[in-house]
Amino acid sequence: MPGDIITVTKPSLPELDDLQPLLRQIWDSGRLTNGGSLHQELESRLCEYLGVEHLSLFANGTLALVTALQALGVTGEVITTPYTFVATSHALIWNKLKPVFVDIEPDSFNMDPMGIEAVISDKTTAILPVHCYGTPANVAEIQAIADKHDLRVIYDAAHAFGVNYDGSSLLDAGDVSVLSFHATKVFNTFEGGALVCRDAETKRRVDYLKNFGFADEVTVVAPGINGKMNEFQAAVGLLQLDRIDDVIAERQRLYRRYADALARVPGVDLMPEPGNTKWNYAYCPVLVRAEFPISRDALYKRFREANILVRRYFYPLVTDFPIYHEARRLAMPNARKAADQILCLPLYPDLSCDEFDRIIAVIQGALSAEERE
Ligand code: T4K
Repeated sequence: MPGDIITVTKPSLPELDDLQPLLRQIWDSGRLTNGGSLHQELESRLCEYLGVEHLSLFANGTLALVTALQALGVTGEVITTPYTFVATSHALIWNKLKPVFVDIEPDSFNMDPMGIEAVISDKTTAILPVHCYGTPANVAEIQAIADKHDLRVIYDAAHAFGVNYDGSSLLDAGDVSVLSFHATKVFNTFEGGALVCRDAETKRRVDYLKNFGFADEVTVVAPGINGKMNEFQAAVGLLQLDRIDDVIAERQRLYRRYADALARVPGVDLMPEPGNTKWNYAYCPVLVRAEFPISRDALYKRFREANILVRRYFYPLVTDFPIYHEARRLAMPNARKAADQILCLPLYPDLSCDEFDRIIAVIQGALSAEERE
């Protein structure tokens, strides 16, 4: 008998009673959106927590990505990674930009800087890497290439909430970084996101763009969009921020339990914690290598049969979706291998010991498979 369903993640939520006073405040003021007081408070508290100077809140991460490209005036071709959630490259399409795909590094699963120069053309204006699973992309090499060719760098940092690299916020890398606060993320506001930029002038432009382009009541400076975060999302965010360190500590504890348990399983490799990094344990990716008795997909199926809804983030590769078939690309053996071998195991603070044991038992059970499935 399979047990109750275990999902790949489960949102961390504040106490409902703690939300009540903030809801009362929203109700009493009648201020629901358009930069209300909770929105302003969350922006400044996030700047403080994340160690950044300029941050704009958004309704979700995708709108923040779309707006980042607009704000920087990116045109033509943008170099990006196929090993990501489709929102990364969709944001390019929404801006009528052409994605150009390069392979990833086999260990970090992030864009391989070695591939970038080979695809730079006279139309290239920007690079859009992802800090996949919250692991820092090779920011130094990417910046060196960007500087040499006068390209902008926009980081899709949807997974990288609270990650510090080399002693400072990873969000400091590049011209702009974009976060997601979706329900499935380490820090969530149900839906939500943020754009981090380098200077007050860019933030002002971003704030116009996320509000239809309005600079004041009668002045529209650009064809902006509605990307605003509302007061309910901001209220949730303020409460989440009070408990985020505990949430990340609990994720770390579980990740290390997985590391212990999987150290004894040949052929299933948990992604090592990145060096020189204060990580956020956003995902729990394991590589199911050829040495393991059954394939990644057979293991995925066994998990499903046991009511454990592990996920293949990121399979298929973005370049496998028909809308991206025409896109320019390099050969991408590392991305292909990752897409074929990765499973993300359940990781969230409420995961119980029994649930953890059920997950490990599926992997242990597959170890004794007679023939490779
Ligand atoms: N860039 C990158 C690199 C991203 O990963 C993402 C989003 C973005 C950009 C765009 O940011 P946003 O615009 O979303 O802010 C999920 C999320 O929908 C998506 O936000 C996320 N990446 C992506 C990696 O994962 P699905 O299709 O896996 O979601 P879903 O609904 O299947 O949820 C997975 C599991 O999570 C469920 O089995 C149960 C649990 N869950 C989910 C939701 C929505 C809950 O327990 N409660 C919930 O409310 O895409």
